[in-house]
Amino acid sequence: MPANLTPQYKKAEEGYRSASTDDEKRLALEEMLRLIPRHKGTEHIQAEIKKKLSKLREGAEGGKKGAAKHVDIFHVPKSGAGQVALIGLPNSGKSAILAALTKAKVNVADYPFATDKPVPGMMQFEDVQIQLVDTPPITPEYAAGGLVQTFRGCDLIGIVIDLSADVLEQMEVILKYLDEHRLIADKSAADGGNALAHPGFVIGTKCDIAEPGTMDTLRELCDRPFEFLEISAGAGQGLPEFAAAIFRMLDIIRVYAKKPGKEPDTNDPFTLPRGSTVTDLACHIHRELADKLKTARAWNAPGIHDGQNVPRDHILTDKEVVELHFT
Ligand SMILES: Nc1nc2c(ncn2[C@@H]2O[C@H](COP(=O)(O)OP(=O)(O)OP(=O)(O)O)[C@@H](O)[C@H]2O)c(=O)[nH]1
Ligand SMILES: [Mg+2]
Repeated sequence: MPANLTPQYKKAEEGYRSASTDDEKRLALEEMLRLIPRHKGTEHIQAEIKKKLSKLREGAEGGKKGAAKHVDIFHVPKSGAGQVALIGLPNSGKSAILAALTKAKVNVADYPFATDKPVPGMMQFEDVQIQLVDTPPITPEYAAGGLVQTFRGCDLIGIVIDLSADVLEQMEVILKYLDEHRLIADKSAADGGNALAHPGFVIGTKCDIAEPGTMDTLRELCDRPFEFLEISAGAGQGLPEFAAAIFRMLDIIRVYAKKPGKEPDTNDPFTLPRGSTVTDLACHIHRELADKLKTARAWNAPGIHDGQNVPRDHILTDKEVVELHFT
């Protein structure tokens, strides 16, 4: 039976091949296991990934049976439609962003290094939940070693710049760190960039107390193709636009499943990478469904009329309603 591996899975596999440390290998294997289409044709690959993972985990625990379970505080399990990790200097306003947009218990304080470990929180955007991760700060002299794992494991890196402080200096320190650890994806690189790197964007915060025009200066002087979002977590400025922009940058779509003769469930969409097909949706819902998928009908999609039959390789779009029919 064909494995029908998705481009997202293949990218994670590439990441595994280019991983140079055990931690990187473990992260890539976990990502592969998360992304692999779950059906009969991939069972042997799934078993192989699990075998490699347990070997690596045993190694991390010193190979001792019954040894205390190793808990890596810098490994943040993914939840929701996507994971966005924030990076910034001390006091730049990272924790305040989570405090404003999530229910996470974070420490917002006017002294540096108030955050000592990554803290996840869920941000609501319309009907989806996006995971934001607060992190300890980096400085030119110091960054917690484990932080690299946090950034390797996320989907998107948010560079937090305090617009009321020296913006160019902050940008230089952060880009140096990200470049040194090859954390930012560079799609223009000849080899397509590091497969374990992720796209980045800039969050200019504290705009309520910044010199007007600071964000424009930063945008003009930065030679990277980042998107720039201006907010004030403290004063609540730009926050709805912030959530919408992150949803767009995650490059995902929402799909509402519908049972024949019933209304679609519009409260709880499935979220899939852009470019996903009807087969990918079936795999996502349940590993065996893809094998049994016979036909599908779709609503609310460009180029088709509502209720039209669509093939298994029909590419889904955001907010599409899909009815799956099985043998
Ligand atoms: N005026 C204003 N103050 C802010 C804003 N965001 C954060 N602050 C203040 O800036 C200080 C630092 O904020 P934090 O969110 O704790 O900064 P942090 O980046 O998490 O700091 P570390 O944990 O040390 O890395 C606090 O006194 C916040 O109240 C903002 O948008 N506007
Ligand atoms: Mg903090």
